[in-house]
Amino acid sequence: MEIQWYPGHMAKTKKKIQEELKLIDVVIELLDARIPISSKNPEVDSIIQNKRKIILLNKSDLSDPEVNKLWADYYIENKQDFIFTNSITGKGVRELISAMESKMAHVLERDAKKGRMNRQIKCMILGIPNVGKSTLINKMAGRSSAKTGNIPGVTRANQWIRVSNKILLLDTPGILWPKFEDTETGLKLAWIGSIKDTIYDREGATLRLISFLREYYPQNLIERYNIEIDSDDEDITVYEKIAQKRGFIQKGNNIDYARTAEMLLDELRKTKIGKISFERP
Ligand SMILES: Nc1nc2c(ncn2[C@@H]2O[C@H](COP(=O)(O)OP(=O)(O)O)[C@@H](O)[C@H]2O)c(=O)[nH]1
Ligand SMILES: [Mg+2]
Repeated sequence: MEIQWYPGHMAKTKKKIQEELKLIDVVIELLDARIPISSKNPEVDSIIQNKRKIILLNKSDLSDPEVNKLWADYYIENKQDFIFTNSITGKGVRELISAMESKMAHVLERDAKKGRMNRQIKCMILGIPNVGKSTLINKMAGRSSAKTGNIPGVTRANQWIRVSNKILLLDTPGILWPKFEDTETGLKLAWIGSIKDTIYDREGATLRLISFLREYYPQNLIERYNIEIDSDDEDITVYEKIAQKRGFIQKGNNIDYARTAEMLLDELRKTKIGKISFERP
């Protein structure tokens, strides 16, 4: 979240990840289940080339179960391995481990036939800031908590975490940049709290959020804030109705837009408005 991306930094990051990828059998691409498009780094597939990949749709405790189903269908259709996860509780981690083991089974078998019996599966996590990489690594490390130290023959700087008998995880994730040139993407990252509040117009973002919720989740808005919405209401009118219901009125009977925005974004991120997904396949 604190990272400042500039071209030199991006090139350096990319090079470092490409170097690490030489050791890696399976890439774990972490996305935010609420925004699988906007939370994807634009270059990740070109960086990893044809490396085996499993997509994790993390924070799936916050996303809309109905939309999750659409994404599941989408990834199945595209023959892309995917798992819905919650890094905090560890939901999906066991599935991830068995998915990696089955994806690599034929390689381990082939190597065993050549006499290489102790072949380990090496994986690393890639993702933009705030998708839950560190939380997931801690969760996976917690399973056995044994750091393996250095493995002979591989870069000394890398530490590996043993997550199963067969799997080693690189202890530092690859942190990639978001698609920041796209304002829609920026808006969605702001809504979910992945962009610092100070670098975007919070009230403007809230107005756009209301517009989105009116279109896709009108009932959630109506029930949470106990308001009526007319189809010809402007978005700003809905904003004001919510403010009035909460009593966010300043001296002189002026609407406190800033306070209303803060409340709405906070409630959205805590799923008080419901489990909401912002992108569909
Ligand atoms: N609700 C929920 N929050 C999560 C999940 N995974 C991570 N978080 C939270 O998201 C924030 C960012 O997580 P972090 O692991 O630091 O992300 P990183 O920047 O990718 O390493 C933290 O506040 C985590 O507690 C999840 O699956 N569900
Ligand atoms: Mg982190």
